[in-house]
Amino acid sequence: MRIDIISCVPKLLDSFFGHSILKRAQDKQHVEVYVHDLRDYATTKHRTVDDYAFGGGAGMVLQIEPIARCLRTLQAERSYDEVIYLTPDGALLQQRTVNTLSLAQNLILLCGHYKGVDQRVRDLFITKEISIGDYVLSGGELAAAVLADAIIRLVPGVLNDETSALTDSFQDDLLAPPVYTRPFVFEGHEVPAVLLSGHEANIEEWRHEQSLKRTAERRPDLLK
Ligand code: 6GU
Repeated sequence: MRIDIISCVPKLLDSFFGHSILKRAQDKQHVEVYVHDLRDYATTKHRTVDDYAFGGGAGMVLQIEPIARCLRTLQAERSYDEVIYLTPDGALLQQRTVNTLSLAQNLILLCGHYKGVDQRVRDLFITKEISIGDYVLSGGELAAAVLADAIIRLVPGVLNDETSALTDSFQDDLLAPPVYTRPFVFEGHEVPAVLLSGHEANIEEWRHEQSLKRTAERRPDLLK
């Protein structure tokens, strides 16, 4: 999989993709992530990429020309499954969308900033608009990092234990059960005995019960 991220603050993203699981995924060539500086596609002397909103009002708007130039440069080289715009008025990100996107070959993520992008960018180039929650961030970069992380960890071979994504919270509309590790007793608090029983079926049953209990308590909306 290849992910191209377009941003006017690329430095925000560089360190994120250079570490941990995301670094390993790239080193092992499961994914390639490229961060593009929108300013490299500006046409003006001062490399401006934004301007005042027509009609007035506070806040700058990202202009269509640098974005169009960047997108067309990328799209001339390969075809993309989706061109995703990260925006607080997009569809709320859900695990099922992440699952689908993890099957893509090539994705473009466009990060908004200020008051967002010229509407014509959305009309002409964007195939999917995604929000990561009902709160406002100062830019789409953190949202793009969240989306890319959620996608990349599902690409086959990226996780150490390939089954571990299957037991994630949300993967079957249930929250994940509690987990424990050593020591067996901490200040009098013991690990549930069933987990040490070695009885696979009982352990699975306990975990399922705990998932249901946790979901009912914390996210009854998921049980419907
Ligand atoms: Cl995708 N962008 C911004 N700026 N804020 C957000 C968001 C995206 N998702 C939630 N809040």
